Amino acid sequence: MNAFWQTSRFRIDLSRPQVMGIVNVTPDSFSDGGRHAETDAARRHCDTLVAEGVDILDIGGESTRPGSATPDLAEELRRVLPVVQHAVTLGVPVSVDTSRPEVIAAVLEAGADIVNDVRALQRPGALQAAAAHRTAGVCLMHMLGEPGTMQAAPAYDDVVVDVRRFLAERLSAATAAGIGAERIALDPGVGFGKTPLHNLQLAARQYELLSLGRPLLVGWSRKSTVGLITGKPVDERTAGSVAAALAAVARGAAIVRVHDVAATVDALKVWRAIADQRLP
Ligand code: 7PJ
Repeated sequence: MNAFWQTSRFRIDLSRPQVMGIVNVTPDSFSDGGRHAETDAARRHCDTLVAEGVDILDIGGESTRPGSATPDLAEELRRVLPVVQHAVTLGVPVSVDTSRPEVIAAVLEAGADIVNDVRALQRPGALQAAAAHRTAGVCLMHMLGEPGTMQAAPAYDDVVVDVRRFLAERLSAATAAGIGAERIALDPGVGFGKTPLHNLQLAARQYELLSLGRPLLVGWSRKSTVGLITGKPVDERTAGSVAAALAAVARGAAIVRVHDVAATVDALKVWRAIADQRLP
């Protein structure tokens, strides 16, 4: 596998695990409770995450928590664009969590580096909007169904085989549309149309997804399966989320998407010093 991920401005080195920090610009996002609803607060959160050592900022204006409502296009742009315009000045790659082709085009025009799409660029025009940029990175994530209904009764023949087949198909579609493979990361989509047991199977057998030949991005941060295992509410899931991030990295994940950047950065420093038997 290539030890890098090509994005608009940065060729991201994947020889060490990368921490993607979550910046929600959604009034109803389940874990931030609307604290970053205001543009200024979201911009300050970007600054904080950079100071904490984040490798990639991931800015999202559409809450995809189970059962959430989607903002219209104008509202999503109003949330995301001013934060992206600030984030691109901070010296780290900027990812935008979106599925809309119009938002993809607008944020790439504003200088964003990565399109992170929980719908794997399946919306009409989304593949083309990403392909229109020569080097922008994309993350293609697996989701079964849509956020409003995905947790109703998710069922698979074999969740790992089914997710792998989907990601292989989207990888082919993206490269066929002109998005070079070096620009693509893949994500099993923890919690997106999966039972807690499905999530655990995907983690335990994550190595089966590595054979797709592209870097894996994985997000366990504060998700309900962590809450179920630990018995903790969403604001007390840092330790459980860090453990899940380390487990993902130990099984080959290249990028972990997290809320708790400082804790995850420290944990990965220690994990890596042991793995390499070398001090930083
Ligand atoms: C993910 C995401 C994830 C990627 C969200 C939340 C829900 N993008 N966007 N992977 N989750 N690539 O943060 O809990 O797991 S939104």
